[in-house]
Amino acid sequence: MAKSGSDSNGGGGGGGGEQINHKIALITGITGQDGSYLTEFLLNKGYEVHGLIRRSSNFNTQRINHIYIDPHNKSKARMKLHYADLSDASSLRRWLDTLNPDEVYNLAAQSHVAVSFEIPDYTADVVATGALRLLEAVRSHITTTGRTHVKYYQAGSSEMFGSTPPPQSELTPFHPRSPYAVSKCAAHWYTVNYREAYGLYACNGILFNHESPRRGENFVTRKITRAVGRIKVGLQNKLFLGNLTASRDWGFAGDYVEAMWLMLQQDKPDDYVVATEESHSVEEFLEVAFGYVGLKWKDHVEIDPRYFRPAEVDNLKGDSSKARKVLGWKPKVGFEQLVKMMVDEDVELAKREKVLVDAGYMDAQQQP
Ligand code: NDP
Ligand code: GDR
Repeated sequence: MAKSGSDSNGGGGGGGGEQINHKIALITGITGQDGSYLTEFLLNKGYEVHGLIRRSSNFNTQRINHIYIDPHNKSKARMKLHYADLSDASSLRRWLDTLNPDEVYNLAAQSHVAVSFEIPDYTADVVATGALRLLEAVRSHITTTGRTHVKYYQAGSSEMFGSTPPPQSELTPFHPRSPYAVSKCAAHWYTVNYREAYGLYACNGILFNHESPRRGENFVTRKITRAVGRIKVGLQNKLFLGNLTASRDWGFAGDYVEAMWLMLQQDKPDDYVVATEESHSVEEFLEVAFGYVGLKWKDHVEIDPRYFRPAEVDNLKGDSSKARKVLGWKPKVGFEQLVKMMVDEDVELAKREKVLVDAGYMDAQQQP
């Protein structure tokens, strides 16, 4: 069982180097792309990190295995995992009361936009009502315990802007274009409402797309870089994609988790857009990714209409001047650097797959 949390507001603060503090963070979605980077970031700052994971028939902790230390090793294990689900309010409240976190990061979501058209009801339950369940659990935990310093971060999305033209800032009206985006709007407004109604320290990060070698393989950037690696080593030849004209403001996930943390270190809670302020089309991503390893994307890419969405978001480009001014945040990794980082890692991954295929341990069609 985890030890109880500190009630101090100390530690943290500033965007600079490593420091030791005794804060406790609770992260939903710890097994996702952002959860893994945020956990590394917070452990580095001296936090004790607790992650809520959902039950799965396969292990779902691949992205955090490298930082996992067996909890029996009490002096070393500072990341601990607990079963819960955003669809289960009782589990959320129980872990809040057991762990007494200082900061709660709500990153869990059915986060795939296209999939949200297939499972809209589930998406709304987890993304919208899940956020409400967690906010309510935090509110009632504070009321019962008097731990008024607890802070809450909500993972908002540029998808909320949808068809509203760029540049998009905190003042831009939302026009969501998918069940996912509508649900994120609800979560956004629940967060604002709990701040206004109950004085909760609750922030919305409105984050534009951010990617990394840990990005899920069915998001377009990783789908492309995985294919580049596999085509380069001869494991595949074709890549089937949908709309290539959509533009996104793509940053590096490792940079964006710092902005989440910075939002919770301010005197007052607020909402912030986090973006690189540069936008590139899917086609430009293809150019850089394939070009980097000496391939021509047009020789390999085919359009498959099954990847078109019932409603598309055409153009996202953030105005993150508020985050830059107030939080002192700015991205460190640029577009080309990000694409190359992802391609480099996926070429290495494909080489390892090739060894298994050549040795007869794996079929070229299979994914490890
Ligand atoms: P991922 O899809 O990589 O991770 C989602 C996480 O949520 C996983 O840990 C997943 O668990 C967990 N999860 C899903 N459903 C539930 C549930 N019912 N109960 C508990 N946990 C659940 O997303 P990212 O890391 O990319 O994104 C993090 C958050 O930020 C999400 O809320 C996303 O919508 C939002 N966001 C992401 C952006 C991006 O570009 N990456 C941009 C803007 C917002 P499991 O591992 O078991 O699947
Ligand atoms: P997005 O990311 O919808 O912006 O949501 P995704 O990578 O899925 O799509 C980006 C754009 O690429 C086009 N596209 C394809 N997309 C996918 N997934 N697969 C394809 O084959 C394909 N071909 C073209 C899409 O139509 C779209 O225009 C991501 C998620 O992380 C959300 O959770 C997050 O909130 C937003 O970013 C900001």
